[in-house]
Amino acid sequence: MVKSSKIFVAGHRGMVGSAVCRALAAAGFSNIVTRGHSELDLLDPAAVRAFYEAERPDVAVVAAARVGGIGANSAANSRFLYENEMIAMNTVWAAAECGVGRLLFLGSTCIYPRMAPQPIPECALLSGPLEKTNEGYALAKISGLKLCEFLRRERGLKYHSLMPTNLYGPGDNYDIEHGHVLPTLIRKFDTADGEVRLWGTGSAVREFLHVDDLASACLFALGLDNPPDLMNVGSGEEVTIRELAEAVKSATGSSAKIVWDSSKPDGTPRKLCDTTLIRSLGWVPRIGLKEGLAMTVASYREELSAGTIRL
Ligand code: GFB
Repeated sequence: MVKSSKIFVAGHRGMVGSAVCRALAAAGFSNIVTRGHSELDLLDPAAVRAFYEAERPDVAVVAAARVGGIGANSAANSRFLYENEMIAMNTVWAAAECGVGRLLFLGSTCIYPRMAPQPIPECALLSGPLEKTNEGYALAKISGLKLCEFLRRERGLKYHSLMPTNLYGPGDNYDIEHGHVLPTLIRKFDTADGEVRLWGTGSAVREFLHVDDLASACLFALGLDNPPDLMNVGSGEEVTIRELAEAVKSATGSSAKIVWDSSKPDGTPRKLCDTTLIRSLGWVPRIGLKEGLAMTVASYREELSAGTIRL
């Protein structure tokens, strides 16, 4: 990938896509192509094919997806499966058919079995049953990364995938019912009236990676001449949800009492990914959770006052 490469970033308005665009611009890539929902429906195969035929990018980064936390996924596995499957098949297949030489496909570590060995190595893929709360999303992302792998093997296209752990940062979705845990906790503590009701038991363990670190991993992977088909991306820093809640309470300056609603699911007990592979090639994360949380509370408040927050 050279500075003049024409790079399509699918999902550029989302937390991941916008971070990738920021990182590309900062690295001097100025030929970036983007399309909003109203300009290009990624669920429509013909529209996606027409886009690639017209634009002929050199590189595509597939950061577009229907995403959400455990509440959103477990309530709509069918929609998460259908929409993410269509986005994956359309953006990857049409790219191959239209001569896009390189493509980076993004998913998440929920593609791995619920009880995968911890830390989870890439080879754990398809080695056991998936976590039920986000099975639809996981199946779609597995399909997408497999399509990339098959196209690389059959057509010599440099299509490869990154699977990040739980992400957070600027541009996240702060919807209380559908957001991921970290932004949801920020919102809950920031709007608390004495008490904050959190889901599950608080005993689940999650690893968190700031989205700007993921963006740096994307540029790192795109800079490799012969990237592995699949690489995990994580910070190696994990906390229980209970510990996260205390950290968010402190970062927001809240004095609210925490109440746990054990009628809500904990989801996967633990999801720490093994990042030996990407680190062995030279990538390292730079933003720790304490620093990242402070940055994210600040960006949350900026988005709130600017009216740009996604709720
Ligand atoms: O980020 P999250 O919603 O999803 O984290 P997953 C869920 C964990 O946080 C569970 C606890 O253990 C919840 O019980 N939790 C506590 C809460 N309070 C809350 C709350 O108010 N809101 C939320 N959302 N959680 C996601 C997948 O799994 O991981 C996605 O569903 C994606 O598809 C993402 O893969 C990376 O970490 O369980």
